[in-house]
Amino acid sequence: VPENNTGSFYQAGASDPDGNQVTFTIAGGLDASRFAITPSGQLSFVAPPNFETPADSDRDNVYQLQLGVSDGQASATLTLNVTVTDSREGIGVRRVATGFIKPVAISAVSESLLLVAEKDGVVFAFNPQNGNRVQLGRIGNVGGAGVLSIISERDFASTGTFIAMYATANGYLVVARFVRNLAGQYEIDTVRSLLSVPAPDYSGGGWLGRDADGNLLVATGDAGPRGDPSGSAQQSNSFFGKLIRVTPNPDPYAGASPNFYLFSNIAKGLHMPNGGALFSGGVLLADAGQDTTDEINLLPSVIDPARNFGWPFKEGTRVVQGSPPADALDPVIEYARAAGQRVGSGIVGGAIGGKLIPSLSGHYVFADRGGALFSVPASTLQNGRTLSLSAVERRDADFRPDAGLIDSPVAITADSAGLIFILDGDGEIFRVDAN
Ligand SMILES: [Ca+2]
Ligand SMILES: [Ca+2]
Ligand SMILES: [Ca+2]
Ligand SMILES: [Ca+2]
Repeated sequence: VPENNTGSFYQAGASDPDGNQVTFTIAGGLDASRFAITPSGQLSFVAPPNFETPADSDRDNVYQLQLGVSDGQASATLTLNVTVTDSREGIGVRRVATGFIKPVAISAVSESLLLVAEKDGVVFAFNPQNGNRVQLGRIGNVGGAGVLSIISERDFASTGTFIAMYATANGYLVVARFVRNLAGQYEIDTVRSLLSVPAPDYSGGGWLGRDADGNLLVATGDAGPRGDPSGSAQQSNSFFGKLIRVTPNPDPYAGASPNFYLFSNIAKGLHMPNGGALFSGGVLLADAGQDTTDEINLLPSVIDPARNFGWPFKEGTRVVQGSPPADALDPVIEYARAAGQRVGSGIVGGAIGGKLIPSLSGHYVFADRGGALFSVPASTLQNGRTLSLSAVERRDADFRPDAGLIDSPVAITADSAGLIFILDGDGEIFRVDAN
């Protein structure tokens, strides 16, 4: 039976030598509770089976049951195994690009325009519909950690302005606007400067997003090195290990020098954030662990006072040093590190699918750098309950692309309609289409 089956899939039969009417029942079997049968023998699942989250007793998608039939006096039984098979569930992933050199960051301006940044700072405008790519410019002074994140400015269509987050060769963490000058070349916007802070030991990670009002969101890793010894992620006056909402300063010329932006910490206690998605007025934010655990955190609101996600005291639900602060929020999903494995090489968040594909609509899609792909209905994620991967759908087979391999995903994004793009570290871009 293909997964998601909703109707009757099997008609039981029996013959009675006297011609009496016979009635069918579920008589037993390890997975009896998963099935219903009509008196006339039409067998169905109580809830549509899901191949990626099997509900049979040993979770191998082979459901064991025993049918019974009776004429009121004599009875007989039949042992039946029902095997649930995988379906692509309406998903048809297409490779839309190859040949980027160590791409690390992607931003969907629209369904026909992506910004793609390579590690060394080269930024492209790429049209996934026709394959056209144009090199916009190059971010200068990028250090070994490379570009961390990129996003289009709200007026990109008219100005071409984008925002990039990167660590510089001389030890600064920078978030800066890149604007076109009169000669059409990109240069850093030194007037409307965003963020530039010394970070000689920056631990890595970073994400740029927008809240529902269009305000810039900036997620930063801790100041490093290992274990955040300076406690930066917990310090309210530090820019490190935070999710920061950036709003326009209503009075930019009030101070000694112009200041166009205001910064509010809306989350702290992050280690190495790597991808976020707006959800229900808040943010689902992936945070890579240091040694033991990768996690997805749920910030309920971008307006409320800062929430604390626990680093460097906790990785996932596990205490890794000291005494965690009482207000530390546990993640909504966690899984263990396993270096070099398909699952456990580092979390990559995430985007929420739109209406185009029913089986992904409202699902949060995330990945592991080792190549595993996952989805989970975002509505099932709630603080106070930490899911393991056994509660999440592993979608590698459903996402098998028409060409190439999704083997080293580094970033996932979606356009405003929930059309999902996956950036692969070996230079490919994949689009998650309806089949
Ligand atoms: Ca499924
Ligand atoms: Ca089984
Ligand atoms: Ca499937
Ligand atoms: Ca690949």
